[in-house]
Amino acid sequence: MRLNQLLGTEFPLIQGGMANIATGKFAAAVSNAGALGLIGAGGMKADQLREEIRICKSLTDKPFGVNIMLMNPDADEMARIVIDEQIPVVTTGAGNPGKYVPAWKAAGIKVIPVVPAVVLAKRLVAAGVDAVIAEGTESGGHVGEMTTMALVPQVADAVDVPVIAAGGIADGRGLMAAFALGAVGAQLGTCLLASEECPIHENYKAAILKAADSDTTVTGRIAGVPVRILKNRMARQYLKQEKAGADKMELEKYTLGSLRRAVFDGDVDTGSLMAGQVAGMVHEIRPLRAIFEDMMSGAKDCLARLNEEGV
Ligand code: TUI
Repeated sequence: MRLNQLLGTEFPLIQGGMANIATGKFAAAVSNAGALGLIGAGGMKADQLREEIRICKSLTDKPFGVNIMLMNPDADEMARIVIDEQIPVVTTGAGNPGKYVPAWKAAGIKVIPVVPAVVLAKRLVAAGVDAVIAEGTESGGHVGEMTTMALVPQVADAVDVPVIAAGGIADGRGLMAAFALGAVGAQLGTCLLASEECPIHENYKAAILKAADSDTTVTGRIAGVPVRILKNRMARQYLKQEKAGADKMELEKYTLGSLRRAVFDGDVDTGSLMAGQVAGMVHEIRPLRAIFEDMMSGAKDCLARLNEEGV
């Protein structure tokens, strides 16, 4: 099924969960611009999620969703809130949402988990999810091991529900590549950080624009919480301590609140500036609508070029 039909959107594009960044206002802006906006509940408490849902509903008549980050201590309560609030689409990240799927499906919610590997995709499809997001390690934030290039076709072969590609997609070429790999659409994060509507601190946006291809790294591999961020003082110190065998408590000194420091205070030295490997191809701040339109027309141009040139 085409992703637009499944989601009720104009474009086959969904926004990533982006904890602490994707507020109700931002999700509404994404939905109003033609993609599927999501409230990123990752850094929220349950009450905050209710409030952001209320704000989002007041700002858009278009469908929007909620992303539940399963490591959030309030995840159980949030799983009930999305049912109470009749949210049409729920995506999940950073864990296995299997225990919530029956109740969400019974409530008529479209359930679309992020999967980092085929095994979880198969298990969740058997549990009844509507689609899966195959997210490669090119992504910003919490990442798996597989690359988008290797993961998407293997998930597409393994399941009979629509697959959405994520990780490493920031223009029309990337979107067309995702289609070529068997996806029906793409989830976007990094390229939306550089939108006019994105509520992150301007220093964070400037750091994305300045980044080159190799300017991200992954912290927390040893602690079991791999998170891709832009290289900065915080990342360097973290990786040094990690290599030296620092324990979890010591490492948490660096990470505690570090995403909030980046997003709200614009602290680009000690904050976690979560970003994907495509940060190096994001060069200007634009309105969301322009980002989506250019991505769609870029994909069509890419297909025309491939048809002309042959393979
Ligand atoms: O969730 C994300 N990206 C995120 S969450 C986040 S908030 C955060 N902040 C600090 C530390 C950690 C997280 C920032 N970025 N992407 C989706 C994603 N899900 N990537 C990988 C996974 C994943 C990993 C393991 C999904 C399922 C999974 O399953 C393990 C299992 O239990 O089978």
